[in-house]
Amino acid sequence: MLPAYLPNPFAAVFGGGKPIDWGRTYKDGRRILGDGKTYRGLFSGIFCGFIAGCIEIWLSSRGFEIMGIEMPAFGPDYKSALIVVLALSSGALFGDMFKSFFKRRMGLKRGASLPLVDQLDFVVGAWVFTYLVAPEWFVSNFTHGIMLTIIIITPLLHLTTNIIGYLIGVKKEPW
Ligand code: CTP
Ligand code: K
Ligand code: MG
Repeated sequence: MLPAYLPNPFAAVFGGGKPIDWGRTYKDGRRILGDGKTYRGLFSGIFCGFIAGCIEIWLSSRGFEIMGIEMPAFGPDYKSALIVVLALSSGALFGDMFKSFFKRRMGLKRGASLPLVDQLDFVVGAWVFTYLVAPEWFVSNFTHGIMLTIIIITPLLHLTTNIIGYLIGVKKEPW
């Protein structure tokens, strides 16, 4: 989940500049996405999540090596793991963007809070994207247990990091 957790905070750190909707409004007269969704945030966030995933893949291959298990350096497993890492990191920010679109339609201004949705948008986005490229990751009961745990702990984790982000001046609101 690290590739899904990191894009949001890194988007907050590196974001800014041209908004993804180019400042345009929707038929309802409100912004399509708003100034909180920028190209710089999107690309830097996805990039950071992807790099974190690559490091995880590398660490796990080192782990196998230490245990004496042969793993081909660029075998099919690595390719599918890289695709999943990209799906997790891009899905996280596309989920966040999708949420902003609906917040604007509900008349909520940029930064206004939408409890639970703000905390879980990126998890759902990351899983939907991953499901599209690797549905086999979702079949085991073990995975379902992990997913349930993530849904429970993520809102708490998200709020904690956002309060820290707010205190150090990276985020405008503590949610
Ligand atoms: N950010 C960005 N680009 C993105 C996502 C986030 O630049 N694709 C940056 C913005 O500076 C944003 C901050 O990260 O203000 C925090 O992100 P988030 O809480 O998702 O945005 P909000 O400003 O709360 O906007 P919204 O109401 O649309 O969620
Ligand atoms: K967010
Ligand atoms: Mg916000």
